[in-house]
Amino acid sequence: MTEAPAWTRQDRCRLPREAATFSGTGQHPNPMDLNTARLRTAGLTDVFEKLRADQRLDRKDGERLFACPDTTLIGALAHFIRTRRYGLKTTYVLNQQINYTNICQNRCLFCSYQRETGQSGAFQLELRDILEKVQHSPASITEVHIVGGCHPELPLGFFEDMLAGIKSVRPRAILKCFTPVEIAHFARLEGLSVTTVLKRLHRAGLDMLPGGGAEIFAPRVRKRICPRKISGAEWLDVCGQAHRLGLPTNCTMLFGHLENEHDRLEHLDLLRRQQDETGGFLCFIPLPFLTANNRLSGVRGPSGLEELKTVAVSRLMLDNIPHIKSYWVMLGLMQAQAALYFGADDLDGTVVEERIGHMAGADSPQILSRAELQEMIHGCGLVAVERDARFEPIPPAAERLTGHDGAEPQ
Ligand code: V47
Repeated sequence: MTEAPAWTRQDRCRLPREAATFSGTGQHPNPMDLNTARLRTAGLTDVFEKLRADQRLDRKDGERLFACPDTTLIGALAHFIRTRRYGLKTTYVLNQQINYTNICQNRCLFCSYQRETGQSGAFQLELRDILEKVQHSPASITEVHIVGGCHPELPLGFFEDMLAGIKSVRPRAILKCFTPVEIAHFARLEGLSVTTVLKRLHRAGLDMLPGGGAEIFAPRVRKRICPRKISGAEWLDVCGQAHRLGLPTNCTMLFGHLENEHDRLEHLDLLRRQQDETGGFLCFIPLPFLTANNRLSGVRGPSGLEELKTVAVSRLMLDNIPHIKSYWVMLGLMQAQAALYFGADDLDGTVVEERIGHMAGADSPQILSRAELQEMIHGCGLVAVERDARFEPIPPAAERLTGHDGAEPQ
């Protein structure tokens, strides 16, 4: 007997399959109706009019969205924008994450992954371990996503060799490596400018930066949850420099800890301003705080509705960032599907091996196959499209022409 797909198995996902499946005509379901009476009751008619006219929402509008108790209405507004841009198209990527070390000088209080040098559980992969992981991954992978802690000793040459080595094994894969926090750390450690570091890594094979490490920009909160990390302004500055060099980046927001809705809106506003200036953000990933095994004691993390509302408000405020990712690792599989109806248009990817969220208590699987990602998307009435790390579609026929072997992560 064949095994049920991972996301329908009880131990990996609590979603009863039928709950996410719309039966019937195959027509696009509209579970969240945007009717005038409902908008009027919520006092959001003018917001809808602005969205219809493609006008930018301001911070006050954002506050009203967060304050609105009708969460599915906020979802419907975000879904309106998402479907206007992308229809039912929902992207996924065949990717592989690699974490090269958990040794990190920053010691952020929310982080369950960090260890000190010599502490039990601390690890640092050698170059050959990393190359072995890439060599053993399916040839169909189009994105390699690498991040690690701010290690006190690893030199820039280690990362240059890493990139060059991976490019020689997987010349067609896009290398999305090192958060702006790591880039700033390399620069400080080497006594080089951020631009020099980015140029050297770019020359070695770096294609783009992932969006981690942004956390929440509000200095009042940052001081409490990650006092040793670079400031929000520095994080944005590294992104701006990368964009100016032609290296796109993603961006994130960690929410549901000590921040409030004003802090979230300020964060979104700063990302939006940076994007107006340098234009290189491809995708925004809202990351709900996972509470296990870290030093932010007594913090509960966001509720399910708060997660969905934050995804939706992000879609509505970030009018200039093309994509919103529903990151199944942190959200869980059921909620990641729901977020696709709250403004998100991307599900991330196969992932293969993830440590940061899982050490913080994520109960999602480590890996999904292409078939499972497609089934998650189709299962909630949307259309699955494979993309690369830069959100360029990968047509199935092109895979055959370019000789991908079609092997799936198992
Ligand atoms: O930088 C750390 C966050 C990030 C916790 O760019 C936590 O495409 C929740 O940035 N609970 C790593 N979150 C993940 C990340 C990412 C993931 C997928 C795609 C992309 C992309 C980026 O996770 C960290 C940090 O902000 N994080 N601890 C925690 N306890």
